Amino acid sequence: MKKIFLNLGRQPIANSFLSSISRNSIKSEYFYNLNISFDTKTFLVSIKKPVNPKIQYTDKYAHRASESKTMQKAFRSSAIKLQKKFNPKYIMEIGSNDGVFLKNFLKKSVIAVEPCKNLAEITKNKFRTYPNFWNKKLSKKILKEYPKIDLIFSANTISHIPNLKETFEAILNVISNKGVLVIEDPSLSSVIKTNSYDQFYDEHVYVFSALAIKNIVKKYNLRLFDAEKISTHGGSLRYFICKNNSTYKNTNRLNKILSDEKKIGLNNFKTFVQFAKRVKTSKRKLVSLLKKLKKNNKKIISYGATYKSTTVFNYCKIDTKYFHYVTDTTFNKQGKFTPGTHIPIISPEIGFNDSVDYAFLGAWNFKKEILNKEKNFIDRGGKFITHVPKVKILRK
Ligand code: JHZ
Repeated sequence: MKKIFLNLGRQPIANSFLSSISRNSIKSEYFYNLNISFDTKTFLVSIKKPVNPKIQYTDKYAHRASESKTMQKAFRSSAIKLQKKFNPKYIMEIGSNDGVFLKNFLKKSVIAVEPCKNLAEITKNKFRTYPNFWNKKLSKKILKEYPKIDLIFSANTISHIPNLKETFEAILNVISNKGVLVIEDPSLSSVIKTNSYDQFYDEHVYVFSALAIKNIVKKYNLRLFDAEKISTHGGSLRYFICKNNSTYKNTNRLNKILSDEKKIGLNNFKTFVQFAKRVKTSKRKLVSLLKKLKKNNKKIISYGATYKSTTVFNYCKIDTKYFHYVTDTTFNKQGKFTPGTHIPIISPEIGFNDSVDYAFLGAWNFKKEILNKEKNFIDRGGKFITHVPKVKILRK
């Protein structure tokens, strides 16, 4: 049974940055209700009513995975590790974005699947790219051109696909007998521990736990045999999944992760009810801090036009009343406006200057990288604000 524990209100598509704030474009903004539920049987946490993927993954998709040095390094090191561990002949990535992971492999053994045409365009000359949604139809098409695949990788994508049955059945079609499916996604335990409710937005249909993944893949003749904690996106899990009858043995570190998840109650609805209370407190504290700073005539901006910020801004009703603008390094977000709250987005070269007193860390998951990069801002007395794990002004 699915039980709702969190209501994050009316939300726009996190990635629908507006080109203008004319009356017409504001009128045509799409909103949906962001309610999060817990399935008492499988322990799966999901958006109660997901948005249609065709509205989300368009030829204007804004996120570029290689925008951060941290992610470039993380994907490179994953690629090297996986190559060494499984020595795969063919590798396929579901949701290959701008190719930041696949570029680390030999061109001829690589298959990319990316439904956003603008992203597929970037990689199509580098390796075989299918500009399609992942489903059984595509899996059959791929099988006509390639043998079965030894390593299927998917980072920050499986959690985005509403139809898990179709997803895993399609994977089962193409995976070789000794093949491994490696999935990376933000982990539910990190979200609960760090109160990062902004990991919930339209694209994150699911925030997985190992407990839930174990139960879900079992339904499709697959088996979770290993899992590993990784630091990306504020705390993620990397899951290793094989065919049910494959020879891979379940690892001790998987058992440890599963038992830790039980200890913090990821199999218990009560945990999520308590989390929802902490989310309300976080909202109250953030708004009150911003109000206080504004009263003292401070200039506040937001750093990183993340999808996560869309949830925070719309849930907390934060707009140009508080933030002058948002800075972001991604070229195709610059000159646009944040979804729902219509705050202008500009490049950090223009906006991150001496006039800024406070910067809200929209990209809090890159805190280390950003604090390192912005030493001058901090040295001259500029301050960062975060809401993860608690609302606070960061001290040096
Ligand atoms: P970032 C995206 O979420 C969307 P977002 C997606 N749904 C997903 O699952 C996760 O990623 C993985 C900018 N930036 O990656 C670049 C700076 O301006 O945390 C990005 O626009 N300066 C696929 O959007 C944004 O911040 C910097 O120094 O919540 C970061 O977005 C750095 C480091 C980043 O995820």
